[in-house]
Amino acid sequence: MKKISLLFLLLCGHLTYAQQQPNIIIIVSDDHAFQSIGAYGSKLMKTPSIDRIAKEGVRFDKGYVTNSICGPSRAVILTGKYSHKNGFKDNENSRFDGSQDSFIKQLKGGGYQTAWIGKWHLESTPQGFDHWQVLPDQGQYYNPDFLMQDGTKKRYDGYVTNVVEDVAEEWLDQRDQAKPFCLVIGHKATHRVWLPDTADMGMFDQVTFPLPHNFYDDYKTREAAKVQDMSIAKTMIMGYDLKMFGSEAAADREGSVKRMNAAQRAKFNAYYQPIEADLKARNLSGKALTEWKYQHYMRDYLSTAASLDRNIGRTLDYLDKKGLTKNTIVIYMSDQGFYLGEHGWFDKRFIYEESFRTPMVMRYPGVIKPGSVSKDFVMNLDIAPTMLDAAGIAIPKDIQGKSMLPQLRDKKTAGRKVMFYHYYENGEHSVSPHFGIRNSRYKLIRFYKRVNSWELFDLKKDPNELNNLYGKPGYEKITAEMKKELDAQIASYEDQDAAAILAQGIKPEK
Ligand code: SGN
Ligand code: CA
Repeated sequence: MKKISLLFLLLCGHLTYAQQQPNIIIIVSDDHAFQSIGAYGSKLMKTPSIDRIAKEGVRFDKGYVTNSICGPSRAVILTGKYSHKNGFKDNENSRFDGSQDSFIKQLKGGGYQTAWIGKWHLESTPQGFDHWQVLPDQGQYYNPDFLMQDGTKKRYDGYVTNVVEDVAEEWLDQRDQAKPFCLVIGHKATHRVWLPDTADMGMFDQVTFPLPHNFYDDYKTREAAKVQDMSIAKTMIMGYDLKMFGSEAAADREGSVKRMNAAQRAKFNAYYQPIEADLKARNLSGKALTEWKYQHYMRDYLSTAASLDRNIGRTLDYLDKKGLTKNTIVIYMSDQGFYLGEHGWFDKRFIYEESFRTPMVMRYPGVIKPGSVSKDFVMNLDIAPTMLDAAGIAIPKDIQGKSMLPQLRDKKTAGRKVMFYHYYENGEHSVSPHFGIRNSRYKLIRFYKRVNSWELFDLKKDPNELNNLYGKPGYEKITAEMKKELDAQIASYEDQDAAAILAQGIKPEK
């Protein structure tokens, strides 16, 4: 008798749980720096919508990625596995094998309706979704094309961030309301070339942004930093990046300006042409020109982010209006971090904090206490298992991430103590491939291919990672401990490439 009632109770519990499977919305932006988000203490601009998610849920202060670049990060989010397992190691040579498992497929199998709308950037078309409609490659800022599920291409009028949100809401409107849903909204913003909505152009013209204190970093002690090609001074292109086109848009490599209609083009010209005329009149060079570039970069970047935040707000308003807020998980994150002039850089790729770390906030009513702040190490690797956990679906054994829910429910559950990172691309921006680990105090990095070197940082004494301690007297013990930990991480994640590189050692220079 006892047994039967227990079974009955369990069954009822299960049914209630199943009925309560939450809806899921994951908003993934591109290259959005936490340094520009109010919830993270930024004074650069206001981001009320992202801040709202944090206020009503949790702000992850230690959210990181396993490989700081676009396609690889999305592949990690989808699979919950490192790049060497999911096969998508870099943007230049990889093509996502969509036949492999993903949390989306698992959710679909568990009764969810699933969709991915917006930036995708995984070369192959999405597989295992009920619905998808994605930007080809990097997508375009103005009047963007979309790849449609039936194999056609469709051009939409308008600014990409608004359009992606419109399409996402259209899909939500027509979904089967009897089932829970999981929707990924992929934004192009705030990717290079940081082209704002015409409505937002000029919103920061009255502001002079403070230069990061390490803007004029000399890269002393850091070989890979010396050979990178992602500096505002040298790499950032006046025409292409900063829209100072001289004559007409010859340098508009992405074709964004060429795609504008007459009204958009008129507004674009009305904003950028006087800036260009003023720049010409000033005839700047050297540091003055670099600092002008920085100010103009920040204005374009933050104006582009303004539209992103506004459209995240539209998603939240939609949920409110439709009575969905209570039963919907909302995650906002970027595919990685980004440099806003720190070390003199834009772009990402490095295991250094600004690019390794990503903004990540999550609202889960009834589970996450509003206003929570998480100091645990969490990674994009953890999104897949967390979503499956929330949906009550078993997490496949080969997933390498961990559900974040135990830590969020019960502050006593310990998170990971060390994070492993591996970046592979060896092309644009000349960032040397590298792998490494970070714990609460130290970071150990092994660069290979473009440069062959080790770096060690004490993040407590040197949070900006300027002073490479590797090989310095007094750090032998911590270096040995960190190397041992690196070996252990490589073994546990089964990263054979990294193991082989360590086995070779660094050959002395002739
Ligand atoms: C493009 C950009 C790069 C950027 C990569 C990767 N060049 O190639 O500056 O680092 O994307 O970005 S551009 O001339 O095409 O703008 S990612 O977000 O896709 O990883
Ligand atoms: Ca990116």
